[in-house]
Amino acid sequence: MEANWQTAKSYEDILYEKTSGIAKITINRPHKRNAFRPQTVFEMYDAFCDAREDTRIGVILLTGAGPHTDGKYAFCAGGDQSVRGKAGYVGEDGIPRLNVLDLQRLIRSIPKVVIALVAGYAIGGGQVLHVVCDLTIAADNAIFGQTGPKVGSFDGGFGASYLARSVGQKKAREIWFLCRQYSAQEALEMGLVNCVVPVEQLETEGIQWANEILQKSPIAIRCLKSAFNADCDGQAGLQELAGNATLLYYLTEEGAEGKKAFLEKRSPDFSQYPWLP
Ligand code: S0N
Repeated sequence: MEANWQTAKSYEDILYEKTSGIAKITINRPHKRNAFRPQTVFEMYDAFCDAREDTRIGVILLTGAGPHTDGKYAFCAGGDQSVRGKAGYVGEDGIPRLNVLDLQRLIRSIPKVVIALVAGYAIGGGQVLHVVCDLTIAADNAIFGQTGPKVGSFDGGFGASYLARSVGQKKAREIWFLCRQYSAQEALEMGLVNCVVPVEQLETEGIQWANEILQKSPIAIRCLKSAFNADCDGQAGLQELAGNATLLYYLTEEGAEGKKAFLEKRSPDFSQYPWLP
């Protein structure tokens, strides 16, 4: 299945394209195994916001450019260690940041389906990025792992707790404490990814999954996503779920009656709406 990708906006560190119903965000720093610097994250955040606001888009694919000139693939090798300062990753403005945490929250809360397409390395903060996506399709050459305790960092947020929800406490602790690398097949067996396909078929498979999802009810999908999130996102998860309840209420005549009455300067008449059991 060939997609007719159109550039949606030009950036320095990422590619941002759209085709019917689908947006694709590609981290484009293959010389760094697609490690992210603050600018990369700002650009991804901006593209995700655009996809969120575009009512034609239902599915977002997140992937990494490659292979690099040495033939190796990478989804993302985490934070760019060459710009890591004393208090985070330092951008051109000289300010240290961990802005990938904002991006993780956006990926989880965006009311559309985010699918990670992982070829090659998904390491460190790159592994966390795919973990927070709704679905992960791995190429047969994908390699997953954490390096934090080796390189002097750790992600104790979604990178630890949500990982443990996905693969279980024992496996999550193994991943972080030993910093081993895991093959696509091992990732599948531990429930870290949804499926494994030959690397040449990665995008085709992603588009097929996206198109299947696009046949489904947008409101059902958004409510399901927020329901899955609510299970582990505390008050923020409940806010998302409740926001959808409000959206649905706005769509009812009963909800509209309250607003109409206010604007018409009369008392609302809810008498025709039943108190359902
Ligand atoms: C990915 C690996 C395993 C690939 O190995 P391979 O194929 O042997 O390639 P290399 O020769 O190592 O790399 C090729 C070129 O790419 C550069 N490069 C690779 N990864 C990075 C990187 N992360 N940063 C900067 N450059 C990178 C190499 O330097 C090389 O370039 P040249 O040829 O010019 O030397 C292997 O590369 C690897 O292990 N990479 C490092 C993985 C890693 O440790 N990542 C960082 C882990 N930490 C985070 O991601 C932190 C995330 C974060 O922001 C965060 C979030 C929440 C809370 C806390 C944090 C936090 O800061 O910890």
